[in-house]
Amino acid sequence: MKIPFTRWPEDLAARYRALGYWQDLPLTDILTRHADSDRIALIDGDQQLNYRQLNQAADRLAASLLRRGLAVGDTALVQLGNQAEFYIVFFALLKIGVAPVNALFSHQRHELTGYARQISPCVLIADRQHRLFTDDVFVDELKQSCPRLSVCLFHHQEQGDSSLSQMTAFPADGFSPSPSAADEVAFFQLSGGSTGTPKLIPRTHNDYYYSIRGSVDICRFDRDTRFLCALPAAHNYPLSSPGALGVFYAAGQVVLASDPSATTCFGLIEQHQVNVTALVPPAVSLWIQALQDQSDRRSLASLRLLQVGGARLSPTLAASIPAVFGCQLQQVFGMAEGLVNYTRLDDDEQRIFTTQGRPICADDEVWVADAEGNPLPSGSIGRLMTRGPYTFRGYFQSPDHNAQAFDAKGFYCSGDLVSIDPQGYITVHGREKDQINRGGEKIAAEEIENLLLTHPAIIDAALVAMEDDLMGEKSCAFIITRETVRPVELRRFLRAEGVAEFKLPDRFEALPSLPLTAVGKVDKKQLRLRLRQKNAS
Ligand code: J2J
Repeated sequence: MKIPFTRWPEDLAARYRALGYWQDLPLTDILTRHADSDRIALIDGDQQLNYRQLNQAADRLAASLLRRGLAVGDTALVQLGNQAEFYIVFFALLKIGVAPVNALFSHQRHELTGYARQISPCVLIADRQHRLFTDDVFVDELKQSCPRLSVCLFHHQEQGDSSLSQMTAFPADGFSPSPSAADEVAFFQLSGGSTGTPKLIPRTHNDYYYSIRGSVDICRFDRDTRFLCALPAAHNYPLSSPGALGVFYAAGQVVLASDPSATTCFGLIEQHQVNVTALVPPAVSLWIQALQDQSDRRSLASLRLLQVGGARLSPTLAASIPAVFGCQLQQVFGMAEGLVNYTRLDDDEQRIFTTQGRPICADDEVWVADAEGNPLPSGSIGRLMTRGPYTFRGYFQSPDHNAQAFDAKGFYCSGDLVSIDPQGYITVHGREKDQINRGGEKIAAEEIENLLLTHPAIIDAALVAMEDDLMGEKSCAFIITRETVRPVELRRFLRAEGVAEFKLPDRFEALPSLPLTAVGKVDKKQLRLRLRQKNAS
């Protein structure tokens, strides 16, 4: 069985193959190419796994899942935190051609239900320490709504046939991998989204593997790379830019942190002599604060490269990084849909401080469009349009949305407003999509507005970004209500609806009516302006 998805046209696919971007290898090659190595691959607390052990653990789990009846083309809903099991499960599923959606650990019932509805998973792998899985209420709900769901496995459950650790303990005798074909869907990435339902991004082995190899090359990851993964492991950035998969490809070492706080990370960096990590801008600010409060700065002495991306990094904060951290800065501007841009390690400082880098690949086609989709002259600010060997061609089962997100030639409109300089370096100036970027965590405005509208006191709602010194942006919900309703009550309501905590509006503002544009849409520009004026006064 093949998972349906929008394929690249044949001429481009042939070109990407001919140029060696697509090598027709499964993503599991990242691991199996080091299957005989005793080098340490992964450090998670007291647990250390070398490449052989990591590969064997994935084989054992894969073999168990095969015995439980899973087959190529099946799908999985996975929710695991920053723990070794995340990668074991990822590779195990890929080895038997089962395509996972890796939900973030911060996701709750609303998000998981949304993903399950779209992929109808055959297997669920989750953590008993997550609020949703301390009992079986939600699992039973999922089983009701997902007729294909036949296997449920849990991390942090020691006993029984639904214990993940027991499934990973059986020997993998006679197991032979059967990944999906390299030009088929390997797994689904999560879109930051701008619409009511969270969208899924089919990623093939060929396209994703290329983006990882290209990234490793640009960032010069090698056997000596010791990478701290402090952002959510499932996120595209710490997974593939070059992220943990890039480290594995290069035979380096991944050190897992449970969160990106200085308290958690500084000790790990010192203990394991970490030399590279990937952060979002707010984490950088918090690390700088922590360094100022600390007389001893030696804990970060091993750090050589600090990647910063996921949200706008101010040039001032950027310029302070080399001196404060005693290491190089690299800006990363990427998206789970594909295109990833990096400043290069040998770029001059001005470029590194003020641009978000240039694409991985010479065959990434990137240009800037006006509101009608026509190309703008070089240097102008407009919509980012792109296609290439690792940029997807359509959201999963979303024909209507795809008709808007792509132009007739298959260029994806990311919703970012950018300019491109003559050397191809991109600067992000803003955004056109209806999304809030809360320190790297993306919130689709419509998703929260729709939920607010189901509250009996609310007549209308508009979620907009408000500037925030630390987070870059936070969210403010403008609401029109039938009666007075307190913010705590609305937050409680959204929580009860099962929304991830980071999506709860940071602020509520009641208005008599929402301002409208000439065409009758809610004028969010005016709402954002109102917040700026209010903050300034
Ligand atoms: C401004 N905005 C940025 C940046 C992403 C590497 C790095 C990041 C992501 C990611 C990723 C930005 N400056 N440096 O997948 O592989 C905003 C843009 C973009 C959106 C994508 C990777 N870096 N952004 O953040 O899918 O608006 O991926 O379109 O979560 O984040 O979000 P996401």
